Amino acid sequence: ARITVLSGGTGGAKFLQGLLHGITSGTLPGVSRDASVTVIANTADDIWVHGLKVCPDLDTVMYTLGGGIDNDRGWGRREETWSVKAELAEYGVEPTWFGLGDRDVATHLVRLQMLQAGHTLSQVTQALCRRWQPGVRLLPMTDDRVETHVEIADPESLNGHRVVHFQEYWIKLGASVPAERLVFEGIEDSAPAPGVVDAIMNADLVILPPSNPVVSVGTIVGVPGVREAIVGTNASVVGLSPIVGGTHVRGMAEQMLTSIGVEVSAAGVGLHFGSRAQGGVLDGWLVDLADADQVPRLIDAGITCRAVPLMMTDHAATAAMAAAAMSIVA
Ligand code: GDP
Ligand code: FO1
Ligand code: CA
Repeated sequence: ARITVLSGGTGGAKFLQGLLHGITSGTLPGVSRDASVTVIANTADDIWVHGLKVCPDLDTVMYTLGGGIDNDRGWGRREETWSVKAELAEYGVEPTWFGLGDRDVATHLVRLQMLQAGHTLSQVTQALCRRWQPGVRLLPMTDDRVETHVEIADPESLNGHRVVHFQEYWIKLGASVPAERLVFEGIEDSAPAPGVVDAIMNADLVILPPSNPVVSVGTIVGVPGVREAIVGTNASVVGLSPIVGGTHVRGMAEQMLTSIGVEVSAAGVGLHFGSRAQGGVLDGWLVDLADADQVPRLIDAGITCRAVPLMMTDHAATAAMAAAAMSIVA
């Protein structure tokens, strides 16, 4: 079986760990142990910082599946040190709020060197994965520059607003102020990276994991050509709600959904993605047991839906979620 997963960072990476666990343990219905997984990762979180190109979601998936992730933070490298960050702060060089780890710097230097030599982000990612061996084919959603920026209120500025990079909104501001408007800079002019459309069209199954529906999955689907591929593929398309009991499990999905006027609920997100039969991207949608009362709303919209335990507490629990997702679109 060929499985394609559209992923952000921590949520998508955790789901992928469970999916791979399910494949190797042979517990997924109709999925053989030699099933292949292609990950299409969000790159709109990417940021140029201190002259380096940082790709949080690509690196989080790569480090998590490659065994290099720091499990407490959920991002960056384990056994990390912060000397470069401290020295930059001593120079008073901004952004001092960005967590630039010494080990992580090596990844960014390899990426920068290859980009400056004319390689694409896809080629950089392939090269980095030769070291990490994540056990999946990891593709950026696009090789073009796309960045999520957030407009927030700012009483000091002339028009009362200012725009910050998503990373500043999340890391420096802690998503503590309303996101008045989201700007996905460059997305209209971006093209799917090599292999992305093919990975969707030739999949047996496409999964939208519990990732941020707006700034992780939404941005991947927003790359021109990707939505059309999802609508057109012969694969079944199934998603898992990142909203449980009316809010996100962690992160800032609630703020992001609110800023685009989508109801912060398991059904709200599923209906936002929409039924493939009606021009949306979903055949099936899993919600947590806590949101079982919302199942009829999805079914009425033409989306197969079931309520199952949806907390990724360990690899076996996550594998069971993957199995449930497969069973509702089998
Ligand atoms: P990020 O790029 O690091 O923000 O990670 P993702 O976008 O891939 O995933 C973040 C989303 O995963 C958040 O909206 C969380 O609500 C969701 N999430 C995290 N853990 C769980 C979990 O155990 N179960 C479910 N259903 N969602 C989760
Ligand atoms: N997340 C933080 O909360 N604080 C940080 O200082 C931070 C630094 C960082 C550096 C490299 C990287 O790959 C990820 C990093 N993240 C950090 C996570 C990043 O903000 C992700 O985009 C979030 O998970 C939200 O998507
Ligand atoms: Ca992210």
